[in-house]
This record gives sequence, structure tokens and C-alpha cells, in this order.
Amino acid sequence: MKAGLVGYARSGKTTLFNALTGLHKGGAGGGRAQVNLGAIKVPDPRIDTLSGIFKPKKTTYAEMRFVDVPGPAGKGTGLDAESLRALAEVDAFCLVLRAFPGEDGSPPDPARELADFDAELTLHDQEVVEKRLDRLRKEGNRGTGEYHELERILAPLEKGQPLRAMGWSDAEEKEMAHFGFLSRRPLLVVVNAAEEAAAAPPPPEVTAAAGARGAQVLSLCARVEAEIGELDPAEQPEFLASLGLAEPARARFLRAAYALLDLISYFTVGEDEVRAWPIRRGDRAPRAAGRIHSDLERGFIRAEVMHYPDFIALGSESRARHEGKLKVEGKEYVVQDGDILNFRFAV
Ligand SMILES: Nc1nc2c(ncn2[C@@H]2O[C@H](COP(=O)(O)OP(=O)(O)O)[C@@H](O)[C@H]2O)c(=O)[nH]1
Ligand SMILES: [Mg+2]
Repeated sequence: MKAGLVGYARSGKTTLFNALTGLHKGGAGGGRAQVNLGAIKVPDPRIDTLSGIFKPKKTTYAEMRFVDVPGPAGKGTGLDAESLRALAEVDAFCLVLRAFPGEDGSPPDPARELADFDAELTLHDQEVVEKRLDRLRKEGNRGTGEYHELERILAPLEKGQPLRAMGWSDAEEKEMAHFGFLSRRPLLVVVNAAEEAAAAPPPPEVTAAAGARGAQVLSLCARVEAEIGELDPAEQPEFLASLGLAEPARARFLRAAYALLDLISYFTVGEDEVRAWPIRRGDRAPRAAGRIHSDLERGFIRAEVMHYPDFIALGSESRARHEGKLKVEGKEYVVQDGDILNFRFAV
């Protein structure tokens, strides 16, 4: 599972990528560059709290992978084969929009960039659908379920509506999966603001357009995020306060991107290690256990479960047990975000 930082050249993708990874290499400013890939820790105040309670030898945050995908140079140039390949390889898009004045003084138009970029994705999918329909017609398969289904989704695509905005049943989702539609992938719109607007909400027209396109939106200033990363941790709070920020926007962005990939965390705790484990929302206990080791999935017997808020309210595992807040769950249990788990297994 990985998220791609996508968008037009010079929107600030590489600046944001470097701010996220803490890299300061000369990637930014180059406009079009090679693909960068990095694993990034997802900040989680619950892990900080648990680590404060257990004082473990090691604290491990969940990680997620990001790709800095070089984008097309300008609008209307279309997505070239290389960009398409790079886009097809990521599971969700974080679309970076330029909302700061360009080096040549050109005013930003993030709402336009959003419409243009999503139009590229939509057009790509429309071509995929048309090609397949053509083929089915040539083969004399007009009457098939697939044909009708594709015709149904062609109509909104022709109007420039992304597939992400459509409600599909689980069966439809499964049937369509192999097409790899780009306009169906989860989208987080990242308004890359000017320094003065580092703490401002996204422009209302962008928020409205994102909503209509089935996307979420947030605003940050990639340059400011890069600066925060370079500061001494002791100096950060004052700098953040001077900008009107409660925490680096990086933390907010990473949590949103994590959720965009449909990832949630469960925790394991103890004197050795406090750790967050990323799993897919909806995963059952054995699969979640398999994140730690395949033996735990194969030999899964049961899971002891405490919900994070219960544990924090009661303060200890023994009190949680005493109050009936430590539950024993079997194979069918769907793990919830923030569960503190202990697995019993035998191989
Ligand atoms: N003022 C301002 N400039 C930025 C910001 N983010 C990026 N830039 C500048 O915009 C230019 C393009 O950035 P870059 O990260 O290379 O864009 P990319 O082509 O999308 O990877 C560089 O000169 C950056 O320093 C920002 O938040 N504010
Ligand atoms: Mg770049």
C-alpha cells in the first residue's frame, strides 16, 4: 500500500516529500525529477501516551510509503506513458495544488489545477472503458452484464465526472478492480499555500470542488513544513505558535493519507516495545496478527483486546481486566482502530 504525491510540475511535490521524509537533497526546485520513494512514520499521540506509561526500550510508530510522482509540465498536455505508469502503481493520490505565486509572479489557481488534473484521470478511464466496449461489440457481446455495467459508468465519465464520486456495491467494486481505474482511487487534495497562509483553511471553492469529486481536502505550506523539520525540537513550539499552528501540518497530513489508504492501527504494549501496527480497516484478528509474524496468523487461538480509551481511563491492564474491559475475542473479531492486542497462538 502506498500513496503518491501527484500533481503538476512546480506545485511543490518534492518540497513536501522532502519535508515528510526529512530529506534535504537537491530534489526540490527541479520541477520534473525522478521518482522518489520513502517510508514515513505516522505520528500518533496515542503511541506517545502508551510509551509514557510503559517506558519501553523501543517505541515504534506505524509507517506508510509515499512516492513522489513527477507530474505533467502543464495543463492540457495530457498524461504521458511514464506518468501513467507511475500513477497506476500507487493505491491513492495526494494531489498537490499550487496555491503560492509562481516564480514568474503568475497567480495560483488551485481550483483550476484540481479540475484539470482530475479531468486527465477521468479521460484516461473513459478511454479504457471505450476500448473495452469496442472490443465487446466486435466479439458480439453486447448483451453481457459487463457491457451494461461499462455503459453505465461511461455516462458520467463522458461528463467529466470521476468514478470516485459514484456509489458502487462490493460486487461492482470487485468486478471493476482489474481495470485499475485512476479516477476511482481515493483522492486527498493538498492545497500548497503561500507562507502567509500556512495556517489558513483551504479556499472554499477548492473545498467545494473536492467534495463534488468525492475527495478530501487540507491545506499546508510545504516550505514551512520543510523549515519546521530543520528546527531544533526545542524551537519548534514557538515557531509553530508564531504561525498559528498547533502542530506541524505534516502530522495532520500523514494521518489523513493513512486513512486515505484505509489503514488503521492496533497497538502492542510492554516493557520491551510499544508499537503501532498498520492493518486494513475490516481486517479480522488472525490477519492482524499475521502482520507481526505469519506463525501468529497460522496458529491463531485468540486475541485479548482492550480499547485504547478504556485502558487510558482505567490506567492498567489489571483494572481493565477487573472492570471487564479486557475481552477475549476469536477468529471472527474485526480489529478496531486503537485496539491494544495480545495474541495467543500455537504452531
Ligand atoms: N512560496 C512557496 N514556494 C514553494 C512552496 N512549495 C514549493 N515551493 C517552491 O516551488 C518550486 C517547485 O517546487 P518543487 O517541490 O520542486 O515542485 P514539484 O515540481 O511539484 O516537485 C520550488 O522553487 C519550491 O521552492 C511553498 O509552500 N511556498
Ligand atoms: Mg518534483
